[in-house]
This record gives sequence, C-alpha cells and structure tokens, in this order.
Amino acid sequence: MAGKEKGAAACRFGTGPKVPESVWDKVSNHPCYSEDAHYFYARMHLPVAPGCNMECNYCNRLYDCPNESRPGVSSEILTPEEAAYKVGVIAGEIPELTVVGIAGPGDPLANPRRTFKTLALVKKKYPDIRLCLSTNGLMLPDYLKTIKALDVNHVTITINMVDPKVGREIYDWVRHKGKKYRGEEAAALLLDKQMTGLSLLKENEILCKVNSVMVPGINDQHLAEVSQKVKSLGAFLHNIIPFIPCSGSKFGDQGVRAPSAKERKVLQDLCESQINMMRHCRQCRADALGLLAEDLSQQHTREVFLKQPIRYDRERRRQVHLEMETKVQAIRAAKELLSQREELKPILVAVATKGGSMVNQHFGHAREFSIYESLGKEIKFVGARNVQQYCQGPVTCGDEPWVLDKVVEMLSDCQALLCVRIGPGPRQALETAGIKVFETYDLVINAVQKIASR
Ligand code: CLF
Ligand code: SF4
Repeated sequence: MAGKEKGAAACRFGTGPKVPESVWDKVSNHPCYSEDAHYFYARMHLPVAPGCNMECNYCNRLYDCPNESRPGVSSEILTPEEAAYKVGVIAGEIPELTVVGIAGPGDPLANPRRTFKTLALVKKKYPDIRLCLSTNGLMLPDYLKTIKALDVNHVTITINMVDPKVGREIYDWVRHKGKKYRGEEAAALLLDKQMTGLSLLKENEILCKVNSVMVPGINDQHLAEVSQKVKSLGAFLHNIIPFIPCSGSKFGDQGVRAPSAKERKVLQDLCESQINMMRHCRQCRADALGLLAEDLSQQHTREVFLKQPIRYDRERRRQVHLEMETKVQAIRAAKELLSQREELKPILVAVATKGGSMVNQHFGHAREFSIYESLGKEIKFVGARNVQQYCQGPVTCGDEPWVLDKVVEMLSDCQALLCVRIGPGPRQALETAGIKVFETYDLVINAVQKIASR
C-alpha cells in the first residue's frame, strides 16, 4: 500500500540511510520498524507462548503487574483460537492496527505448536495484517522454513553478545533438544544459532531487527561490537533497550542498576554510524495493544473481548490506512523541507505529546516526554522518557513536589520543553534548571525547528 508513489523522501528510514522500495513496503506501516509509522499505526501482541528454553539473568516472567510495562509480562495466556478471535475484534475496533506479533511472555519458538497455529489462523482470517515474531533465536534455524511459509516478514532476535565470555555472564542456562547447557558452552551454542538464524533471515528476505539489552558493567562496553556484527550479517535495525531492574531476576536481586537515558543515548549515537537505530521502542508487555506510546491491554482482556462481536472490515481498514499514510507523508515532507533550510542549533528538546507527531499535551498530563535532537539540518527522535504524571487533577495538582523534581532531573540534559500549556510552578522549576519552556500546538518537527533556528 504505502510507499510506492514517493521519491527519495519516502525511502528514508527516519534520519538514517535510504532503503530500497521493496524494503520500504515492509516497514512503512510497521510501528516498530518505522519511526514515522509509530505515531499512527498500532500493534498487538498475542500472549500465547508461556514457556522458555533458556534463562536470561535479567528476566523474571513470574511477576505480573497490570501497570508494569516490560517484556515478559502478561496478564493472561491465550489459546491460539482465543488469540485469533481477539485479532478479529481489535482489528475492527482499532483499524490502525497493522501488525500482530508474538513476543512471549516466554519465547515463541519454545512454544512452536501454539505460536504457529496462532499465526496460521491470523494469516488465513485477516490477510491484511502483518505478522511479527520476537525470539531469543535458539530455535530459529530449525523453524525458519515454517516462518517463511507463514509469511512472517519481520523477526526480532534478542542478541546481547557476540562473545561467549560476555554471554556466560548474561545467561544462566540454555536447553536445546533435551540437553541443558551452562556457562560459556551455553552462550556459544546460543550465539551460533543466533548468527545462523540471522544469516538465514537475510537469505530469505525476512527483515530482521536485533534487540540488545544494555546491562551496565556486563555488556554495555560490548554492544558496539554486537552492532557491527549483526549489521555485517544483514540486520536491518538495531534496538538497544535498557535493562529494567526487577526483583526475581538474578541481576535485579544482585542490585545491578539500569543504564541512564544519557548513557544509552551515547551508545546509540556511537552505533548509529553503522546501522539503523531504533529509538522509539517502549519495551512492551507480551500482551501490549495499541500505539507504542499507549497500552490498552487492560481494557481488552479475555473476559472483555470474548463477549464482543468480530467487526473486521477490510475496506474500512484500507480507508483508514490511506488517511494514516497522508499524515505520515506530511511528517516526511516537513523533514524534507528541513534539509533545504539553514543549519540548526544543536539542542535537545523534550516534547509533551499524545501522539500524531504533534505538540498536543499539557505538561502536567504527560506520562512520558519524547526527546528530539536538532543537529545539522536534521531533527531526530532520540527516545522517550517515562515520568510520573505531575497533575492528577485540579484538587491535588502540585501536592507532591518531589514528582516535579524527578521530572526536572529526568530532563536535565534538555535545553527546551514544548507543551500545550504549563502552570507557573513547573515553568519556573524548569527554567531555573536551564530548560526554556515554550507553549504551542504544532507539528513537532516545525515547533522544534523554530526553537533551533532562533
Ligand atoms: Fe511486537 Fe516486537 Fe513485532 Fe514490534 S514490539 S514483536 S517488533 S510488533 Fe516494538 Fe515493543 Fe519495542 Fe518490541 S516497541 S518491545 S520493538
Ligand atoms: Fe526471559 Fe526471553 Fe530470556 Fe526467555 S529468552 S528467559 S523469556 S528474556
């Protein structure tokens, strides 16, 4: 659908290199593979894969909290039939849904029967939906033919190391074909399967994104090497995600800390010279649903969706996608215009946004700020930072000053903040910290450009 008609601007990945049109067609409405698409198109994870064939020292799948957003967490496990039914209901209710992925809460390929049955049902019943998988890669070479036959065009492999000596610190054990491996042997086996799987994906023209969990003191100094290696084997995109400390995981219990947003950005900037870098990941739950920046999973539980009728309407969905495509094109046109203007001041800007690539949210309502960087003639999205919502309503707003302190600290490396409205208290706190505040309602690109040109 998208991408056929446009010239050079349409074939760029974010601010990165151009990609061939055949690849562009696969990414243009995938919210994870295209930064522009993530403002408009939704994804849904189907939690059908509970088991795993290895133990990562950063993982704890036993803990479930509906308010927690991180991989491995799901409030329920669905059968393949329930999952396919849910796709029918949600694709009707949220026509912006373009991608259905299986990402756990265990590993999809450690649950092959449930995973492939689900994918086959969705492919048969809802052919305009893209299929996506996220795996540790251990069984990828074994199941590649099945993945290809099911038209799964996007596969993510989590690759945290390309050296078993680093790997032995990350993985407790790996179970492969009935045998359990530990230490360096386990890491070497996993690495071999991941590298083979990645090469096979490339050979079969299946787009591969590599996720790497950045763990300070364990693999943070090693991930540039990982980036280089996966690029050489044909990965399309690299996504460096921060370790989230959680009790019950080995690293969490040992007190290993999360990397700061600034440390992560330094690493992403370093790796971006060699590979397309994903910066808009929200580390979704295994039952996530909606735009990446929102999660509607708790509103669409089994109890709710099984009582709803399927209203999947392919023609209506096509119309909605055409409207979305027009909006995506407007953003690309604004980016293209930038390249014809004067150099911008290099600044970091925090934006309060509810989506649509617009400055369209009050400061006090933001649960995350999108961070944009102007550099040369480009403005790029460099990450989303979660905060506690400052204003919970007119009666209690401002009652907890430490919330504001935390927000200011989180944005301390930014020179400006854009929002629709802000009260005098927060404005003063931000400006005292050297963050200029601008109230506006505009396309983010245009608003940042105005500040960076002043
Ligand atoms: Fe899901 Fe992953 Fe497919 Fe996207 S998520 S399986 S590629 S449809 Fe996306 Fe979520 Fe980040 Fe994953 S924001 S955690 S990268
Ligand atoms: Fe957890 Fe995924 Fe590692 Fe399995 S592969 S232990 S589900 S993080």
